[in-house]
Amino acid sequence: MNSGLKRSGGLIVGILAMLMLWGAPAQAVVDGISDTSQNPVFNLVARQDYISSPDGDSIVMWGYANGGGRMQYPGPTLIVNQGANVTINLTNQLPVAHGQNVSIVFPGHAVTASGGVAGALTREAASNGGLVTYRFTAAQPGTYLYRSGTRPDLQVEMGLVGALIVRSSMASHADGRPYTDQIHYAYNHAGTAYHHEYLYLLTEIDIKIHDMVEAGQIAQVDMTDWFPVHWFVNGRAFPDLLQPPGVPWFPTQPYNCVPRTHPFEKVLIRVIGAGLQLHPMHYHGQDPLVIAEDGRLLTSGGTAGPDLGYKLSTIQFTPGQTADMIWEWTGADLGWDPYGHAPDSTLPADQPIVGYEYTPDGVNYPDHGQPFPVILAERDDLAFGQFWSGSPFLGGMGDLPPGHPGLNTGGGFLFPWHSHSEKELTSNDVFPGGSLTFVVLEHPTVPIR
Ligand SMILES: [Cu+2]
Repeated sequence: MNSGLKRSGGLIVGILAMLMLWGAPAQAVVDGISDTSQNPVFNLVARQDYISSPDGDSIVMWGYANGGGRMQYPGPTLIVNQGANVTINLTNQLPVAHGQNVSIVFPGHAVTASGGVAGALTREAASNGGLVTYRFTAAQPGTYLYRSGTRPDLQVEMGLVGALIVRSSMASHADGRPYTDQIHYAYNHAGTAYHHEYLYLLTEIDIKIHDMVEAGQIAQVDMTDWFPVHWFVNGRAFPDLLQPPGVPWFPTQPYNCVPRTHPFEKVLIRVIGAGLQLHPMHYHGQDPLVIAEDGRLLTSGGTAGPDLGYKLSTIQFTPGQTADMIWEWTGADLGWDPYGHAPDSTLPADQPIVGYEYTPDGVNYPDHGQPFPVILAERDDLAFGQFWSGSPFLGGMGDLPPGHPGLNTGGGFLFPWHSHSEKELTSNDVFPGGSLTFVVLEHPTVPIR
């Protein structure tokens, strides 16, 4: 599944709007510009525009646009195959009055820059509409950051960041188990297998710097004074990042972050520390296994695979760092069977889900047939929440009040994934906000695409 969403303006927005009428499509792929050719060419344009924050503010930003499209935050996720010869043309259409050259650096890649003007880290597109070209070979699979190499303290703060994903050359294939999605490989080793992948690009901003830029006071910006008050995942803060990707009411923030998976499937989380600050991210449900950092497998070498990988419950990556993590939920050791029961049943497994009586290793699931340990409240005693299906069981839809469509349409479990720095759960001092989202564990029969 190499097909990210290609955005080319109003048509795609219209199609996405139509999709929304059928319900939010569950995303198992990373949105972005996917070019699987041997010689992909991306045309990025630096522009100024606005994003919205959940506290109701409108914030001036600089960002990379896809060709003639609007600036977006973060920039377009560029998705290529391992071995591709990548060309990126960058045009500078930031307001000339700012007097800002602009550039892109690609940490982890040997880049040849041509055109433009000389800069401190790379060649730059001059402030008066200049053009510069970068070329590199995407030799190693993995997750990478790209960002401005021109006055990066200010320009990264202003939004000139994005993700580069290099697909491994190890072929995807069907999993073989019922209800289970395709298996892909993050790196060229079986130990990097995953079913679903999500981007987790972390940034933060200090609103007063953006206000000063808007007022034409760049000369007075003092980064030693920097004090972030907004925290973003893929350019949106909670709850905006729960909305589907590409919705027209976030025209400059096209990406969301709602990971979805089934039990026993592996989720690849592509984390990027794209801002200026550390973020202690916490992933409920299971500790993620870090298999790679900065696009390099954590391996002792040879055919060992990610044998130097590690698990932590709260993980922070330094600014500029990337990581690939595998997260998986099995329900083991709950003491009750989340799969094998009909909704509202307190009896032993009366409707086992075919194929899920056993783990993928063929071992009998330890809690199979164990009844749900609590007798549910009478319906009249329940306050039906929009996210509750009316059943504690994975996938059981139960009954919702008449006329209520329900928002948790698959009846899945939700686990929060969030920053463990409580301050980062706000948006400019409004709670809840910031870097908080939920992973949705869907019932095995609920499709995820
Ligand atoms: Cu928590």
